[in-house]
Amino acid sequence: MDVKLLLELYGKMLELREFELKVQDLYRRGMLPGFVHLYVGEEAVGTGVCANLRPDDLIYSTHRGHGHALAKGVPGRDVFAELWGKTTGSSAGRGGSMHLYAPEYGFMGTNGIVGAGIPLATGSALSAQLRKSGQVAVAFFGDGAVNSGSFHEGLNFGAVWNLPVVYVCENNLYATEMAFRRATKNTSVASRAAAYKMPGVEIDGNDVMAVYGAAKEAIARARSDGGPTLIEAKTYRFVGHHEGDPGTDYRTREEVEEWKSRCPIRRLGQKLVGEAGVAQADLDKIHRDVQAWLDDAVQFARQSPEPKPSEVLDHAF
Ligand SMILES: Cc1ncc(C[n+]2csc(CCOP(=O)(O)OP(=O)(O)O)c2C)c(N)n1
Ligand SMILES: [Mg+2]
Repeated sequence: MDVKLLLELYGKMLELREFELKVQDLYRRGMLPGFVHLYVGEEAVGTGVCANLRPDDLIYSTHRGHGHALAKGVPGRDVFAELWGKTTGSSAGRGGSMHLYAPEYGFMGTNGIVGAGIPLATGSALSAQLRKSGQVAVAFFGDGAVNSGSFHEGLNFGAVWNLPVVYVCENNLYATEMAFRRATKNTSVASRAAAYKMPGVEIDGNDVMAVYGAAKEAIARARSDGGPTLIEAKTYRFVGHHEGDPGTDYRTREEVEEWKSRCPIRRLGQKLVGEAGVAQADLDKIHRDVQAWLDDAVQFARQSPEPKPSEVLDHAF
């Protein structure tokens, strides 16, 4: 066990979790504008994948993308200010939750169109291959994307051109209120990789080490001309589809509770203390540091200026 790495992953997952809980709190109090889909419960996926990426590697996110942005290294201040519609946000407050871009960190955007990141990442990978830049592109997408044409076209293209791309399906078993088992007869996303002749791996998406290991292998393969991989990370959102959906009309309370008991952060914390001999005080310190980081981001966003009405056409094409 690489304890230093595990502690880093623990801290990053905690950042993602606390960030989203703060967004939830402010949103429910009517302080944040727009519309948000929270990543609570799925932190291990974005964290484990992005920990293997270079700063210049490119990731394409989804409507549930705050965690991907933070995991890729976009500062908490920039993301929080963007959600708040402030000029200091990563897209100058014009993008909000679902059009949040920070290409300088290799974060190629959240995206409100289900499945749309798949061909975009594939195109980025083609560009990287042509430029011989050594970059890898990653597409994150949900189970809701895998029955769309963009999934088939993207994966087929990525495979036939042997592109440096990794396809990461965050299978949280539901697309809005539609259970995945009702949307398809083949509920194994990883098995679909065979149709494109690429490796497909199914992993426990609530085990950050499993995610880290699978992503490490796939990214190394992509970077050394070995072509794409499809990773299916089995996970679950502890919250509703979006803020406003209680998430319990189409999922039983027992199912939600069962998945909550597999919380990726708590699991890693128990492993660190129980097996790796890390002192609880060290974990407590990480919690305090994350809280300070979050307080700073929220304070920064709160105090940042709103765009002026006279600037409404800036950044519009
Ligand atoms: C092309 C398209 N169809 C439908 C929608 C409406 N929509 C928004 S999110 C969503 C469900 C997405 O589910 P999934 O891909 O599993 O991601 P999750 O929300 O579970 O993270 C749908 C159907 C959309 N945004 N884009
Ligand atoms: Mg889903």
